[in-house]
Amino acid sequence: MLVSSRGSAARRVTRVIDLRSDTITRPTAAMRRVMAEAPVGDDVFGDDPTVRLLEERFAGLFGKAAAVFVPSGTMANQLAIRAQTEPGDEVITHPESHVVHYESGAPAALSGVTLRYADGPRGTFGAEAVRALIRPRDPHYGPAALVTVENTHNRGGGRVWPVEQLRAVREECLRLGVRMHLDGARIWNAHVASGVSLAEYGSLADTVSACFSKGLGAPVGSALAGDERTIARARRFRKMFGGGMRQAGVLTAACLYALDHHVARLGEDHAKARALAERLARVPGVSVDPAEVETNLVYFGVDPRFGGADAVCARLGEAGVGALSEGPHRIRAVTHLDVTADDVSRAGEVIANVLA
Ligand code: TLP
Repeated sequence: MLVSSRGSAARRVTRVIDLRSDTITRPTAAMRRVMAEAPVGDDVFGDDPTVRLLEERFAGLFGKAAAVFVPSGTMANQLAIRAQTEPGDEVITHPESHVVHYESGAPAALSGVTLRYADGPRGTFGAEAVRALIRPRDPHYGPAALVTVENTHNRGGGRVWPVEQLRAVREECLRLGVRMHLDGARIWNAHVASGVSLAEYGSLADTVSACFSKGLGAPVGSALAGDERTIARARRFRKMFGGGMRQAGVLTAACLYALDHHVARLGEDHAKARALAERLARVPGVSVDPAEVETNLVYFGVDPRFGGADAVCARLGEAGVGALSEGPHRIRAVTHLDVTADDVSRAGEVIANVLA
């Protein structure tokens, strides 16, 4: 069954090219084997050796002292916020960020914080945008405690933050005494596309989260890295939020496998995405700039004469291509491990035909 947009089912087609998200990837046979064979224990008691291995490796990759394994990218972001703020604090983030759009209002519900927006092109912002939001120490104001950045930026079209811009924001945060969290759900894609090391990205934030369940193809799991004290706090809130898991080594085994085998290949997904954007740029009524497709996310606009993104996604679903409606006239297609270059080129033709 293909779901053409969140929650609405389309009719069955023989072969679906599912480009709704890289989260749809299924564990490979080799990944399932390592999962089956993983040594495990009760991780809430700290007994699971495969979880510990993943946490140590993840922390090391980003040059951090500690890390905690969590069920989802959403929980990683929310633990980062909860562990580095107090109720009444302000969190500065981009208005198009995942924490604003897709985390169910969690910053208010779980941490009691207010979000303030630093705006800028395609999910990025500059140090001056942060500076402008900082208010004097005065009892009238909730203090700004945390800045979050998202790299790659999802609604920014898979945008990779220019590293010097990230560094400028980091320096501003250090100067202001404000903590910084990097939502690196797709940091692996940013790393492969930019050549900037994971350690360098790690040095540009106090906490870093990343997902194994997207382009890396693991079935479940994300992690959050930072200093010992922050991660100890995050671990406590993970338990409070119901995210303590028992024999989670079966999951982290898949994540370890993904780190070994599925990072370097992300460049293939980026090439497929660029090729799709180039094909779509030739379809009348579609707006997309292939030069802006840096990683595996392709956002494209559809002319209002096609009846809106929901309607177009429903028609694409019926024709065998899964894509997500991301706004009245905006659609997202994502390349990943489970679609070949041929699949993606076929999807481009299907989209062209549906919109003909
Ligand atoms: N994003 C999902 C949807 O929620 C939109 C997707 O298909 O792209 N940060 C970023 C930048 C993300 O894109 C996502 C997932 C998350 C965090 C949350 O990860 P999960 O889904 O594991 O909670």
